[in-house]
Amino acid sequence: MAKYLAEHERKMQLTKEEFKNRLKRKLNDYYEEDIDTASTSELFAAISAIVRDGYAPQWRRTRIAETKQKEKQVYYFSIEFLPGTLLKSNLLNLGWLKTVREALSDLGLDLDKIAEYEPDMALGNGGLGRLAAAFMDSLASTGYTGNGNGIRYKYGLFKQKFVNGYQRELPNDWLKKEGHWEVRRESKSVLVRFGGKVNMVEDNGWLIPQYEGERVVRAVPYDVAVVGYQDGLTNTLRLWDAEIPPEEELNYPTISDRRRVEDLTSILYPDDSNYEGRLLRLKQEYFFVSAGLQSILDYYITKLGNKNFAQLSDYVAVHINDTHPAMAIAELMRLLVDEHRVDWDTAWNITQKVMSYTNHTIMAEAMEKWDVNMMSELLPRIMQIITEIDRRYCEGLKGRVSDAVIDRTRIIKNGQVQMAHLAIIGSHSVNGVAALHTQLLETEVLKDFYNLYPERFNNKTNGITLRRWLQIANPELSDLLDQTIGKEWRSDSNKMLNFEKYYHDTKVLNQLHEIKLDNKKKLAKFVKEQTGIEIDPTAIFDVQVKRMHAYKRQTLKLLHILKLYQDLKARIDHPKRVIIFGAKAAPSYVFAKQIIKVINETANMINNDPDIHGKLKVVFLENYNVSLAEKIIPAADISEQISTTTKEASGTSNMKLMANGALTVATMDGANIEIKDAVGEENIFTFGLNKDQVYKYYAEKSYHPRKMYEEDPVMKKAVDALIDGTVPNCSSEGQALVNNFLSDNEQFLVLADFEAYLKAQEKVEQTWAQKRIWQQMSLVNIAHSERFDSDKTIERYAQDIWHLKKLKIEKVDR
Ligand code: HBZ
Repeated sequence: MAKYLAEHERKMQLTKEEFKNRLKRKLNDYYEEDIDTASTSELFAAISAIVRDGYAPQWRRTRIAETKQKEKQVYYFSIEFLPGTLLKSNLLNLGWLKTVREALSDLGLDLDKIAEYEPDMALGNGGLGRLAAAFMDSLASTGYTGNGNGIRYKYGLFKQKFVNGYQRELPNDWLKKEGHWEVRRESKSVLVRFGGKVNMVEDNGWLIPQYEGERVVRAVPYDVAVVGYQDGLTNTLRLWDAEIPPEEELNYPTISDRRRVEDLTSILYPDDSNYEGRLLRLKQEYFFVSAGLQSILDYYITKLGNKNFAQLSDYVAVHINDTHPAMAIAELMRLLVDEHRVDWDTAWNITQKVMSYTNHTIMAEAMEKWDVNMMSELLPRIMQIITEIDRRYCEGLKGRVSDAVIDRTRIIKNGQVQMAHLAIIGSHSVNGVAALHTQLLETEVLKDFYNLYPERFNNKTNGITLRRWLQIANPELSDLLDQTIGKEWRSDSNKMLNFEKYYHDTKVLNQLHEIKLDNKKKLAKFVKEQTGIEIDPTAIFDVQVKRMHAYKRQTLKLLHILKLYQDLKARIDHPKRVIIFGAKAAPSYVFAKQIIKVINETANMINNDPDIHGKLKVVFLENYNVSLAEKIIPAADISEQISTTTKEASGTSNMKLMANGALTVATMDGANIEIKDAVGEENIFTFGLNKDQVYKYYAEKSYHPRKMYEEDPVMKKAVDALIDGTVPNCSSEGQALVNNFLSDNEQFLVLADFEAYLKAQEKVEQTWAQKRIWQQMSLVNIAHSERFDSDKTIERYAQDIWHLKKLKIEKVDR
C-alpha cells in the first residue's frame, strides 16, 4: 500500500507548468480563447475539466476494485446532500490546490475569484444535509467504498432575499450554469411505479402482484464523483432525476401530465403545509428509495454475480438518514419478495441486517407520519407490505409485552404510518447524533423501543470535514498549524492536539490574533459590499449561523442585543461588538419569518443610531449557505450555541466555529456538552437550564414566564422594546414574539435562560479584555476540534454499524 501511494503520489504530481499547459489547451479546444482573453466562466469550465480528467482514472479504478474485491459497500440514503461548491475541495483532495493556486497567480489570476463562479450545490436545508455531504467526503477519504443516494433537485434550497426586512424566497436555479461535476448514466436507469391498483394473483404457489393503471416514471441517475483526500479513491454520489420513459410517452398526453413528472425532482422539500405538497414529498421519498434499491440489486446480481440474497448483508449496507428514506425497508421487502421470490421471513431477516437508521431530532412534530389513505393511493403495494410488517410486529410481541407498549410502538396508528417506528423495527441499528441526544432517545423519546431492542441503540456523535472548514476556508490558520506542529495534521487530525503545546508561546498567540483579524477584515469588506454596513474588525464578531427556528433561540440573542443597545443608550459601556446572523426560515414557518423581520428591523435601528457611536452593529447576511459559511466562520470570535437544552440533537456549526478558534457560548445541549468535555470548562462559556430542569418545567407545568418578566426590570425593558415602539416597523411581528415569550406554553423557555445568558455574555466581555487569555482559549479550541473530525465519525459508523473493510486501490495510470 505504501509503495502504491508513493507511486501514485509521484504520478499525481501536477507541476505548475503542466497545469498552465493543460489550461491553455482546454481554453483553446473549448472556446478558442487564450488565458488572458478568457472569461471567468470559461476559466472555471476549463479548470473543472482539468480536475475531472484528474480524477477520472481513479474513479474508474475504484469501480474496478469494488467489483474485484467485493468488499461490502454502504449506500447512504438521504433526501438531502449539501456539498456546497466542489472546485477547491476536489483540487485539495487531488493534492493540487496549492499548485493550481500558484500557477494561476503566476498568470495574474485568482483561484478564489474563479471559484466564486460555481453555484453552491444546495440540495439540503441545514445540518442533516451538510452531514450527509461530510460523510461522503470522509468515506472516500478514509478508504471505504461508500455511495450517496439522493435526488437531483432542479432547484436547490431557495435563495433568500430580504425585502423590507421580510424573507422572500427565490428559485435557486443552480443547474442553469450546467452541472460541472455530474455524469448522466442513462444506461443505469430504472423504472419506478406510482398509483394504480394491485391484485395479488397466484403463480406457482407464489402470490405476486399484478398492477393496473399505475404511472411509470423513469429514474435516471446523475453520478457525482466524490474524490478521497489524496488516497487514490473516488466514490459516487448518485442523484436521481425523473423522466418520462420513452416507451410510456403515450401515457403522458397532456402538458400537465408531463409537468407532474418534472415536478417530482423539481424542488427540495416543497412546502408541506398542504395536501399537494405532502403528496409530492411522499412521491420524492419513494422515488429515490426505489431507484436506489433497484440499482443496488442490479449491481449485486450483474456485477457481483450473486443471486443468493441471503448473503446480501455481507455486501450491502443501506443507511437511512432520518426517516425520509425509511420506506427503503418496505421497498426492499417488495423487491425481495415480489420480484425475486424470497420468502417473507428470509427477506425480513435480510432487510433488518442491511438497514440502519440515524435519528436527527427528538421533536415530535419533526417525526414523519403519513396518512394511510394517501399512501394506499400513491403506493398501494408498499402500503400492503407495511401493513403486513405492522401485523407481524404486533403478533410477535403479543403476550411478551403489555398491549400498551405494542400500541405505542406499532407502525400504523390512528390512520397514520409512523415512519420512525418503521425505521427502528426494520433496522439492526438506531443511532442518535450526540451523547445527550442518544441518551434522550433511549430514556425518553424512544424508551419503549430501547426496552425492546437495547442492542440496536448506539451513539455516533456528528463530525465536520476539517478539510473544508480549515484547509479551504482558513488557509492562514492551516499554514500556522503547518509551521508549528508540522503538516501531518492534514491527514491525521489527532496531531492537532500538539497545538496545545503552544499555549504559552507569545509569538504563536499573536499570530493567531493576526490571522483572526485578517479574516475579520475580509469579512468586513464583504459585509460592506453586500449590505453597505461598516463593521470594525477589532470588535467582537459574535456569530449565530443556522436554520431559523424557535428552538435554536435566535430570539434569546435578539433580547441580548436589545439589552446591549439599551445600556449603550444609557451610557453604560460595553466592548465593541458586531452580531452576525445567517439563517433561512422554512417558507411555511410563520414564526421563524417573524423573527427574521424583527431582527432586521432591530439591526436597522441600531446600525443607524448615532447615539451609540458604532459600538454595536447587527448584520443579518442574506442567503446563508455553505459558501457564505466559509466566509463567516473563520472570522468569528464567538459561536452562539444557545438552543433550549434537550432540543438540538447535536449541532455542527458549533464544531466548525471551534475549529476556527471561536469561543462557544453554550447551553448544555447536543454536542456542546462534548465540546466542553474536550476543551475543559474554563475554555467555553456555558450557561442555562440543564436537562432535568427543562423536563421539570414540562412535567410540572411550572413555567410562568410572565412572572419572570414582571419581576426582572432588565428583562422587561428588553422585551418591551419589541412592543413599545422602540423597534420600529414591526409592531405585529414584535407583538407575536412577545406573546410567545410570555406564554406558559412557550416550550423553548427563552425567558428562563435570559439572566444566565446575560451573565455568560458578561464573562465574554471580561475575557475579551484579557487578550492573551482569549487567544489561549482559542488555541485550545482549535487543538481539540480534532475530536469532531468526520473521518473519525465515519470510522465508527464503518466499524460498529456497517462493518466495512477498506478498499485496496491499485495503481492509477494517467
Ligand atoms: O441534523 C439537524 C439537527 O437539528 C442538528 O442538531 C444536527 O446536528 C444535524 C445533523 O445531525 N437536523 C436537520 O437538519 N433536520 C432537517 O433539516 C430536517 C428537514 C426536514 C424534515 C426533518 C428534518 O422533515
